[in-house]
Amino acid sequence: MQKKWWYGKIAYQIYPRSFKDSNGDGIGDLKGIISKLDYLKDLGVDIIWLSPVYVSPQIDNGYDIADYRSIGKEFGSMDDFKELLSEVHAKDMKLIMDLVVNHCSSEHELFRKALADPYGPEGQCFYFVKGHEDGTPPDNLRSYFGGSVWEKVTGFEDLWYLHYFAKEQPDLNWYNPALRQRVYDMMNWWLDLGIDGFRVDAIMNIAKDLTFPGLAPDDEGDGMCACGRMTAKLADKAPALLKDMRDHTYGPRGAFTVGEAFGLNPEILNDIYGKDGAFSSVFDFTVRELFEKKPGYYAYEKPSVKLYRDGNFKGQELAMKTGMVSVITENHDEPRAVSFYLRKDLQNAQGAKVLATAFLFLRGLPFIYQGQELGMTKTDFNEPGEFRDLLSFTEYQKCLKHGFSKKQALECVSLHTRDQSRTPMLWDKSKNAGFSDGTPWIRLHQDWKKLNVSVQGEDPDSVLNWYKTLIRIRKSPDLEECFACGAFAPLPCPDDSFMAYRRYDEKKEIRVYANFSEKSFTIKDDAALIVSTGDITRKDGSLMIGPGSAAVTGRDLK
Ligand code: TEU
Ligand code: CA
Repeated sequence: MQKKWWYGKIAYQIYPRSFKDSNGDGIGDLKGIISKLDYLKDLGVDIIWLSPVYVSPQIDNGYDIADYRSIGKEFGSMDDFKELLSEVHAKDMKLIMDLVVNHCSSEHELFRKALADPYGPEGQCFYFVKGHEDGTPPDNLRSYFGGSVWEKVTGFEDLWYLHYFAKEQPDLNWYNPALRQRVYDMMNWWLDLGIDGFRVDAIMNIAKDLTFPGLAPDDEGDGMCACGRMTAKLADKAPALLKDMRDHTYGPRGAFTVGEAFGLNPEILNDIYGKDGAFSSVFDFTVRELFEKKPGYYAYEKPSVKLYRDGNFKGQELAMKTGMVSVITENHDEPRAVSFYLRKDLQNAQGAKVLATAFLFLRGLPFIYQGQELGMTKTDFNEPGEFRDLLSFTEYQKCLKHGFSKKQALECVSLHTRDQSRTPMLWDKSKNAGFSDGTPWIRLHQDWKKLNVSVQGEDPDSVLNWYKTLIRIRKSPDLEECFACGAFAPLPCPDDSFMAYRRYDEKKEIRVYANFSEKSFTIKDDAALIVSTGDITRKDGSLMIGPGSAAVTGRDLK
């Protein structure tokens, strides 16, 4: 295997809006991030992914970009950005930016011009399509955020434009070479500034069937079908477009890319992130995709350790045949994992430590999401008015439509909402957990006095210090090679709430055990104990792993 620079590294996602506010307007910003770089360095972070900080009306918290080459006022200025980039590099870390090019904002100049003249050259950069004679839109796809993917164009009879996300996020037409060139120029502009690569947003959605045939309705009962199914169906049309992008931008420059690529199938994995793949890596979303098979939060599967384990194992085994995935447990679209997957008794620091152990030694590049390293649990949303994400509101209505009471709807949305991960980062015991002197744009976690960085920093047994320990182990000189490049294989699991796997190369074998159940298990393993948490005892070549405990063992192979 050819070792790339990023193998063996640790990545960290910053959601700028919620990380650190430097000027008291309640919104996190670039200066705030700069002030916390030492924290990230000390944690062991090598690569930072910045969620969007561009000019945007913030309909979808910056995933609706109105100007790709400027920093949004709420986040700071281009000078702040340059300072951030040079500080990151000075600390020997890398910075990757969020590339959101399946769609832009409806306030982008290009779309405004397109709206005024849909048949002109700007109009060709989007999808303007005539509807059916009976007044219905071109097809029956449902957008990710609810309702039709089509929006009527005012002033033009029968004409609709396509948006897979909100109506304020019109999809860009990747079949137009002029549009592609615009995107490539923009990407090269950022690469010229010195950034180290991109996280590529929602990218599989760029594949379209230009006849817009629609799909048979799914189970939601509105006659529509989730547009994600069309994306999955058209997946094999994406690689050609993606490789064209690569060849004109990051490819020749050797920059790192990680695709947010939902809807992959085994046949195209190699083209997406194999040896000649379009991206360096993709996020492993095997677990998430299980949920999104259903048409709404109200119908989602009940989360469990089994789901987390089986999904990750499946993803790891597929990746073994292809390349290197980026593993995640949380991100800005995911709930807080400790409360989501674990039983009630483990929705605490101990549960977070066991989960961290199960997660951080998987094969691939681990992305830690801000606050995950604190073992942040679910924030209590006490009323629908405390939600901020546009999707939370749609899903709340869907719950009611499907017969949930208001209380049940609130509970269901609270469990799955993307707002869970977006509440402010918890820094210290001061006002608003040190996130902001003003009023935070979204409510604070109820346990902020206990979970914050400063309190945990002083406690040697804290989740934060556990993350540091595990990261140090992952990078320790004698284990680094095996963790970075070694193979993955599942180990037999004696219980649905038990997760065990091994990592190995010619020289080493490492075994990871995480017991999320209420029972103890005795495993035959006489290798040296590398690290453990909870109730672990050794006896006669065996390892007893108590409830809510984890252990990692290692041996040299001759
Ligand atoms: O998400 C893409 C995506 O398809 C899902 O994560 C989606 O938001 C969710 O499953 C809804 O069910 C990316 C970003 O991560 C997300 O924050 C943005 O809202 C979205 O793209 C649009 O840019
Ligand atoms: Ca601010």
